[in-house]
Amino acid sequence: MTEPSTLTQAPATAAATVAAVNSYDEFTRLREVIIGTAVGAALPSPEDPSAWLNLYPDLRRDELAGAPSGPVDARVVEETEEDLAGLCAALELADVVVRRPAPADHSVAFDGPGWRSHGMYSYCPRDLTLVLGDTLIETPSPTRARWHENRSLHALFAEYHHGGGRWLSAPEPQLADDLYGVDASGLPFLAESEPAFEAANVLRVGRDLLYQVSGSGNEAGLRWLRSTVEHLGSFHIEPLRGVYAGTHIDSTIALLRPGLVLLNPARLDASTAPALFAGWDVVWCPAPPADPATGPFTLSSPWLSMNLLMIDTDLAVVDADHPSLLRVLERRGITVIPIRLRHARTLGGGFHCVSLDVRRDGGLEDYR
Ligand code: ABU
Repeated sequence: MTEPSTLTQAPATAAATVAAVNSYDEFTRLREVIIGTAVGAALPSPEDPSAWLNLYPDLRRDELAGAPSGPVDARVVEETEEDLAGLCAALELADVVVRRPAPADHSVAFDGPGWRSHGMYSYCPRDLTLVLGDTLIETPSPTRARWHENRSLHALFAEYHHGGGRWLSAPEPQLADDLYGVDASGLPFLAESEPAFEAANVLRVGRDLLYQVSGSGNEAGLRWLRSTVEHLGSFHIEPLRGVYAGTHIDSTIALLRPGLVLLNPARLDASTAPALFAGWDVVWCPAPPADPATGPFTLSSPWLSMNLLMIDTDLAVVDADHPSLLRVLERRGITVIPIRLRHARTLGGGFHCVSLDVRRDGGLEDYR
């Protein structure tokens, strides 16, 4: 299905003329992708310790006063849908099949074990599902509001499964209060009482996987992932510790093509870059632009502008508001498709976050 501006589900019978699920990396030719939606988005209360940890990890408790909760402002949703429609159209023009989540109202409340929340959004399909080769792995988010989020993708996942893809889910997390701590400086941290991590803590480089330990992914989650991927192929997981305590890995590292990586100079240097990149060429990301439209309660750091989506090893969707990055990439022989995502920081998702690549051409390669 290739309608960019509507939310539809393809019939379950539309599967299986090609491998339904095949994605081992972040840069080989993209064939099929799920693009999120801001429709139905809502923000959890900052009183919720999991929302504090994963939405505002840089703020202390007394700095949370005035943080928004409930349905996201209609203008933000509307403008984001316009921008996502432009992204879908650009991907389709590049011959990528685009799919969308089913509609969902995330402001509806639900009960977990000993806590109550409402949902968040279907904006970032990258966050909660790790595609590893032919397998979809639903990951145990530490954010209570995201407990049911993937339901809006299940019709698609059922179709991919029907077409031959494998479909796994991590143990359902309990998300009890003891999973959330506050450190000596007054900032929240993720404890180790159960496996909790988001798929966006992981980058895929063929056989190698990078796992960032942070507020959205703990050591127990790393252990669970290790114990699971050994059944799926000969994968090797390299942990990143002490690099970025906030959330996801994809505002720190962007894979451009085999042997070429974009790194965040505020979080990494030549001595702390993952060993995997020892023989690679590094592009240090230019400083991100100041964003006059964002206030204190954005869901992401300014480095979200390096959160790009590779369509092929020489073609990328990149933040149009980061011209110095566009130029750097072009000098490396990458054709850029500049697109604006006006509320990316407000909603906590750039082009990598709002996309989940289901099919790429690459296989289980060794890119070391
Ligand atoms: N979802 C990506 C957010 C990462 C960051 O805040 O830098």
